[in-house]
Amino acid sequence: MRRLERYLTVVYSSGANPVILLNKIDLADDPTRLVEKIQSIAGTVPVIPLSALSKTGLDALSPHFNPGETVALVGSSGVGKSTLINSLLGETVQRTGGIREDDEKGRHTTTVRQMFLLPNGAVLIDNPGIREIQLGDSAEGIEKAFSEIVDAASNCKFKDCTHRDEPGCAVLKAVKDGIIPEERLASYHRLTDELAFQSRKSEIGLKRLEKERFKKIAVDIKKYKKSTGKL
Ligand SMILES: Nc1nc2c(ncn2[C@@H]2O[C@H](COP(=O)(O)OP(=O)(O)OP(=O)(O)O)[C@@H](O)[C@H]2O)c(=O)[nH]1
Ligand SMILES: [Mg+2]
Ligand SMILES: [Zn+2]
Repeated sequence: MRRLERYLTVVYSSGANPVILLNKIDLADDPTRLVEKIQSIAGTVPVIPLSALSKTGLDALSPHFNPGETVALVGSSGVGKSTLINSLLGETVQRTGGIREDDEKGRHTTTVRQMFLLPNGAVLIDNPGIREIQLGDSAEGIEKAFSEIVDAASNCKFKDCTHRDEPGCAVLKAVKDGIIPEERLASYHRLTDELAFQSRKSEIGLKRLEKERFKKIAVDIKKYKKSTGKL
């Protein structure tokens, strides 16, 4: 669930419309429960259960494959992105790989990004499996991925409320009333903290670069003075 929240944040901030595919439902005892669980953090994002391997549930994807539109598949290695491409195209255009026995992780079978044209004119992109979802510059993405928190926040007493311990915090009240799950607010805090940390880090990095540049200039001036002095 927490990883999906990161994906949604990044996909939203990219400007794309997220759709969540729950693949390998042939392996699930209770797919409906899983979909419900995912839907609880997905808001209005569609959640589509399917099996790329046994080709079940693929019809539900058709509203998302429109001529002239581009769809990119993203997810961890081994989730079945390439298998889905093969099933949609009806032929083996991409190599697929097994799952490691010991930790059930994928083997990073796809190593380059590749584009495919579906018969109806939609474009489909297969990507290598994502190892780690870096947030990058995703402040806007967080707002969209956690829209229920942003909505509630409009009723907080303070405009700059951080929803941690402020009086009159409408988000904390919604959590207390059971409207917003506690884990959702915890995720929101974790992701916003991470973004703040990253931007501070890059600021420090910039400052250090600048300092080094000035140091180099000072050294060059010294050298120049020395050389001209000798002349
Ligand atoms: N049981 C089951 N296995 C599946 C399904 N879809 C894919 N697999 C299997 O999962 C494994 C990984 O599939 P891939 O399509 O290579 O996964 P990928 O997401 O492209 O992985 P990378 O290219 O490494 O990022 C293969 O052994 C597939 O046969 C499915 O719907 N059900
Ligand atoms: Mg692949
Ligand atoms: Zn608040």
